[in-house]
Amino acid sequence: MTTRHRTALLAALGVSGFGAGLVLALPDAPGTPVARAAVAVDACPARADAAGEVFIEGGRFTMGSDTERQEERTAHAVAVSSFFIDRTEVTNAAFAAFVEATGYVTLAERGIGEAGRGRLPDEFLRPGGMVFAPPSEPVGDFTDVSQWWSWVEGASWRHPEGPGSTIEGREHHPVVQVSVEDAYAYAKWAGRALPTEAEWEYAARGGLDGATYTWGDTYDPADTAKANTWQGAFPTTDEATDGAHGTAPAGCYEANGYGLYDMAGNVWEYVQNWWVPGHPAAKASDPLGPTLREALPHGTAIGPQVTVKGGSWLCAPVYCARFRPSARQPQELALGSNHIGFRTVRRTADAAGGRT
Ligand SMILES: [Ca+2]
Repeated sequence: MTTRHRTALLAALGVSGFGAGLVLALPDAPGTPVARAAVAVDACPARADAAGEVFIEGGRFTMGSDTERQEERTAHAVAVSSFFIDRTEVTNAAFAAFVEATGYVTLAERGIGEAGRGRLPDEFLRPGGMVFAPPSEPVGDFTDVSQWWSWVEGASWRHPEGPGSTIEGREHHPVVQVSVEDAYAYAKWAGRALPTEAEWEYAARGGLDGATYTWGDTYDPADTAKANTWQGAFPTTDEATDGAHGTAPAGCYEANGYGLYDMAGNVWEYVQNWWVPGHPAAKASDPLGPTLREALPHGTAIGPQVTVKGGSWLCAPVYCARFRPSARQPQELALGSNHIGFRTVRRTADAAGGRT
């Protein structure tokens, strides 16, 4: 695919969910040495304590941030009812069980089809997904994400980087190349739901109300045990001193205060909220976020967007840097990519409050 085609697609989409994070600083020079031991990610797949769900007792917390990105404002007090949440991101193995039981075919496997006709170049209507492809040369213009994102025909959850790639050996990695409707379908099958942004953020904070990160207020690039992120010059050189280039098996990095893994990094996670930049005047108890009508003006050529949380393996300190609980980003409904997955929740009967 040509750069022109990539640019056309990404322009049509508004490049919203594909790493359009503002650059915090100039990237390190390629090859900048980073002297620290790699995390033994290969030694931790399918850790015994990473399965199942965690009960999150309801409470109040400060959602959003007044000191980080504009879209995270305004910080405000929110009450969340009790719920259960997956300890890890949904894995390829779990998603495979869903597909085997139901015969479900994901949107990436079906293709956008008529839903995008007239709004996207025809080649992008066929089955496929967005795949990160690092450029060979350092990037000077971080606003042109087509330099590292490509539409790859045939990319799907079974083939995250396109035809020829496989999830064999990655059964315990988070499933990727799923759209939000795929995530909803999985959750419904499992008798569960997608978290609201408030639930997700409350859980991600792990009891550290108001902290910048899931582990506290300080970010130390040398401490690569906290999350699967990107080390080195983005997008050319991932030194992977955290032990993983690309996704890591779910549950390899330190859990937060609630025993939840990968609430920062690894893959972005869908929440059920429609996307608007910033927190509107929110209901203070179990907020559901903006309405579809409110989200429509903030959509792209192919419609409104949903919110993703947590950052991914592509977030570097110098780019994106959204491995924080208040960080958020929009994502198109109709597209998957190889850095977005999800986890699910289960609401207790007395805490459902009309949510579904
Ligand atoms: Ca990494």
